[in-house]
Amino acid sequence: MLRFYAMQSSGNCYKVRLLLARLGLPFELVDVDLLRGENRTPDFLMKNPEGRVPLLELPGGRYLPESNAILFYLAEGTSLLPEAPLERAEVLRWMFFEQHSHEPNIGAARFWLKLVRGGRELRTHDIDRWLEEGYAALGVMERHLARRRFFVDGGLTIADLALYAHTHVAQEGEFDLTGFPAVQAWLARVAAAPGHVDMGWRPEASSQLVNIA
Ligand SMILES: N[C@@H](CCC(=O)N[C@@H](CS)C(=O)NCC(=O)O)C(=O)O
Repeated sequence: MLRFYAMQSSGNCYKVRLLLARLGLPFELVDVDLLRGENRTPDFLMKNPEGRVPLLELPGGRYLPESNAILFYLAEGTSLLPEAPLERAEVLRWMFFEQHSHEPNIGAARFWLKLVRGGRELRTHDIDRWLEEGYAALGVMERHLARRRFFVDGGLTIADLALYAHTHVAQEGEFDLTGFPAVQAWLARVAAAPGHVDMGWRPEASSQLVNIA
């Protein structure tokens, strides 16, 4: 069975749970508490030298980190990852955008302003930049989605799941989506697709990292 190391409140981890649920793939969830440093133990660093979640353990013992690499691997052969080279490249285009322009601003603002106690004081000098660059990323999404139902023509793909994860909780990073009606309509379309689960969803099989030898 797949084993998935994650933190429940992380948008990067939610992307992967969302895909696993949507595909109906059974997996064991292992909670890693970043705030207690469980991702920096020698044992965890053996699994992922970056010391980060999400991390997927495959049957046979290989490990795959990086949320979008995990999405790309798991979605192969499904309608969520088109076969045509140009459409595959467009999926990657939006997943690179997500990692370069979107998550480092919208995800970071939510992490420090909502999830870390005292985070606002610790990162005072970053907040204006996160807001400016995060709103710029939302503007790119708004212009693209004004004429489309999903990021890549043809239907829902993993590019939508990657971008949905942090966008649907952007208000927790103090972003106001009122001026982005196409983004809001797209969020509703993604959430209405069959197999959608919310961020709180967990599989039946789950454990805490410290219980794993
Ligand atoms: N680009 C990576 C980012 C992973 C990442 O930043 N994970 C955070 C949680 S969302 C983490 O593990 N942070 C702990 C640390 O960096 O020490 C991905 O998309 O998976």
